[in-house]
Amino acid sequence: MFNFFKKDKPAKPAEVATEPVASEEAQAVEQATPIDTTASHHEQSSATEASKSQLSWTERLRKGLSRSREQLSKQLKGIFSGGKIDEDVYEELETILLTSDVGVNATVSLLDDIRSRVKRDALSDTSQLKNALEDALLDLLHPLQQPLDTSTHHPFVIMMVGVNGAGKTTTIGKLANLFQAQGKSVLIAAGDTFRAAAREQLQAWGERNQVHVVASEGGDPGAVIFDAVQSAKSKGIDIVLADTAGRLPTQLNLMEEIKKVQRVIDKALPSAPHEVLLVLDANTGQNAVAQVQAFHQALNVTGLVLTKLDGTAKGGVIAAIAKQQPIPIRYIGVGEQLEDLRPFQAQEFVEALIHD
Ligand SMILES: Nc1nc2c(ncn2[C@@H]2O[C@H](COP(=O)(O)OP(=O)(O)OP(=O)(O)O)[C@@H](O)[C@H]2O)c(=O)[nH]1
Ligand SMILES: [Mg+2]
Repeated sequence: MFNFFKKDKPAKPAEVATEPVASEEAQAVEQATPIDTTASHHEQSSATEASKSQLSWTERLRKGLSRSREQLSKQLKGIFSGGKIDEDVYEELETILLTSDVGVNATVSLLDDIRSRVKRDALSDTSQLKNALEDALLDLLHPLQQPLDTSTHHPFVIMMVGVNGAGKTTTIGKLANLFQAQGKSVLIAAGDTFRAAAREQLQAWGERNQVHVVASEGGDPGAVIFDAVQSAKSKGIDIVLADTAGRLPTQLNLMEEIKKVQRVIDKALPSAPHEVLLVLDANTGQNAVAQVQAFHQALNVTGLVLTKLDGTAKGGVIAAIAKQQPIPIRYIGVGEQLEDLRPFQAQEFVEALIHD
């Protein structure tokens, strides 16, 4: 298990909201008293994590999506078992998609697509509808498959954002692991300065995995990340992963604060952050779409990470995102272990979602 990121009870949004919004960027930069933690040992490295879990990615993905698949395919079996394609069948399909968190807009669009496939290919039996649904889903999701290319800038700065508990800090650990496996050097900025525990978790994890963590006791998140970017520039680091505190889009002062953090990063390195990654908990279902819209409006989100697809039957929300706010899904998370995060691939996702 990924225990380094287990934490004490997260700060409630309301508590966080009472913090005053920090003042000017310049002042913020001065406030930082960074503590650099470079790993000195690496017992219990990620190799141990890997040896615990021998499942291939495809197996992990299938296992992770099992509840969503059950939700969908069990019901679909009923209507794809043969018979005439009539209005009742479409109606049933509509209900199944809606109850699988696909959302109204995406459901309407998928049904339109399926109807035109039925017409075009002269399909007559419901057993032929499964392929039509699979192809329609694939067409909807494929545009979201745009892997993150970190080679465009050096250092490449990634800012993680999202609501409380979505999986930002955990995803940073997984991403650091993924990038290191690709031979890239990584530096983490502990930009969640609200909770001491958040910083300590990252520092402990950084030590174990030989990842440099820039942190500050208290202080301003923008200042910590500013310092981390400067440090990455001088050390020739490839990728900076900047953590931030969780916040709700309705907490306007905190949304202003994160916009300021973004501006401070741009001061450290013009054009940075190069990627604003919004982390979404798949369990939130349709609310994830609202989160994408709100964070995108504030920060111009460039990529999404959909976490906790394991343990939820709401994996269909990916279709709602594709229809309503089609921002690339860079990665998906299907568990708490380091290996449980991979780039999003539409084909394997659709197969794991609807193939028995
Ligand atoms: N099952 C499962 N759990 C996950 C996944 N990703 C994260 N978690 C768990 O979700 C919980 C919250 O994760 P964090 O990474 O701390 O979330 P956060 O967004 O950093 O939270 P705040 O900093 O409080 O806003 C932790 O217990 C993680 O282990 C996932 O893909 N699957
Ligand atoms: Mg966190």
